[in-house]
Amino acid sequence: MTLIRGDITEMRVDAIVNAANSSLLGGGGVDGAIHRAAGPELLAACRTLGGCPTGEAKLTPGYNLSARFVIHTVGPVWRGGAHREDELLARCYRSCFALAREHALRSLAFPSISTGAYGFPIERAAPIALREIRQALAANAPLRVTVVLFGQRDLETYQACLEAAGRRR
Ligand code: AR6
Repeated sequence: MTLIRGDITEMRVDAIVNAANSSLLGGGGVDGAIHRAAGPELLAACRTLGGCPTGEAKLTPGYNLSARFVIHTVGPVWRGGAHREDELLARCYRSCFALAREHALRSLAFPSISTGAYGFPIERAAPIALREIRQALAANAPLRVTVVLFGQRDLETYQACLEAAGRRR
């Protein structure tokens, strides 16, 4: 797994993951950036999907993106931490990996799901994301996973978590 700072819309991978909302009809943040870069065909494809429940994921083509596909997942809105947020966030990653397996995808790029508009504290989200990615990689060796962090502080938070997990093992 690789952690980088950058713009996920520029990733040349089999699929980039979108942190969408349950309508799948676009929004701000990484969702807005992905729709702008992919072009209007992405919204047309999303309209046919009938939305997506929190924790689940759906796949579309990538259209004008360098990525072949977009996996749209819907993270939990942070409501204090006692509303199954951790479990639902973990389920997002698992749903994305299940789709990747189903479509035989070899390279994926994830943003930091739920830690923007949805308010999930990044210090709590990062260990969940990294644990799920590590488990998926252990089960699926040829897969390459990049986590693309938008800000330097976000990158440092993920790096610290990855190093801490390495020390514990
Ligand atoms: N590349 C990588 N990461 C990005 C990019 C980018 N181009 N742009 C933003 N981020 P958010 P959420 C980071 O708010 O919290 C949308 O309106 C951002 O800095 O995009 O899951 C949807 O439609 C943050 O660290 O997603 C939903 O309504 C991370 O991506 C809602 O926001 C996630 O922030 C979903 O909220």
